[in-house]
Amino acid sequence: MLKCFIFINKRLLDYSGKAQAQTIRARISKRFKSTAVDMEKEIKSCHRGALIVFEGVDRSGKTTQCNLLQKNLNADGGDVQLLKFPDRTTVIGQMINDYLACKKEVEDHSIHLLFSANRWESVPTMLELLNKGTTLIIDRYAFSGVAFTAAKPGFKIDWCKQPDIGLPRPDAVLYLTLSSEVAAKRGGFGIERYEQTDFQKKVASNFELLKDESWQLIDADKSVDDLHKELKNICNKTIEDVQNKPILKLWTEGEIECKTKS
Ligand code: Z5A
Ligand code: MG
Repeated sequence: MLKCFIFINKRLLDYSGKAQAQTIRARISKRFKSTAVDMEKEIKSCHRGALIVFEGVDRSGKTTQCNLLQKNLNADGGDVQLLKFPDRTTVIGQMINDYLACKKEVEDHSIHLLFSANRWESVPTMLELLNKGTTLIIDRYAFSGVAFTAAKPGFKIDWCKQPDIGLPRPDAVLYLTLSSEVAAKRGGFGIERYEQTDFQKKVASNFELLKDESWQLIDADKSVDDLHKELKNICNKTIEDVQNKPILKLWTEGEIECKTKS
């Protein structure tokens, strides 16, 4: 582009009318300026969105914070969408919902695979959004899948991880911690399956085994607003840090192939 500009500029020197040459120069620099703006826009649209997952103990405020982040990051001009697992809106999600609501019994291995299938069915949409620059805030992910099933008798962490291997790997896992005493003050358990103290203790100890370098432990024993401010800063930093990085695969080596836009 620069060479082209110099070439045209040289040719302009050959022009007899000075005023005419100036007009043409002005037109060219206007054209080049708009090209630079277009290029800047194109570079921005090539940035991918971040994949930020919220996990944490029961009643730690995951859903409250995910909703606030989606609202306020978008209000600041961001491009953010919220996903929640289980996604109870799909056919698989409705089966999971009936299981959690204790309306149906499903064999333990089968329900584990259904939770995983419920994530896999979202993957094409997730990748499309990430590649077009949308950041995804996710309320529970594969870590809940493993931590909950592995809390059942006879299940090993390693077996539980298998069906989720290769999912898009989160850029950050924000794990909200809360003591059981403070959690209890936020209201008792509901009527869903798994909402019992002993089971939740086993779940919490399983989460501990899943931590890796992408995890950040966040003390959730603070006001909704203070926690939101802290999380918003982390999300903004993550969005900035990963925009030019490839999307990796969970619990395995390798990148997810980035399909270029047509
Ligand atoms: N599950 C599974 O087995 N396998 C899988 O693969 C997956 C999930 C993905 C349903 O999940 C169940 O599915 C879950 C795991 C299992 N079982 N359990 N237990 P869910 O995500 O639908 O669960 P939930 O009903 O949303 O509960 P939760 O996630 O534990 O709650 P939370 O989202 O962390 O908290 P919250 O709803 O935002 O807030 C709880 C209360 O505290 C509420 O009254 C708030 O107003 C209050 N709150 C929130 N923040 C604060 C602060 N900062 N101060 C004071 N009070 C607060
Ligand atoms: Mg929740």
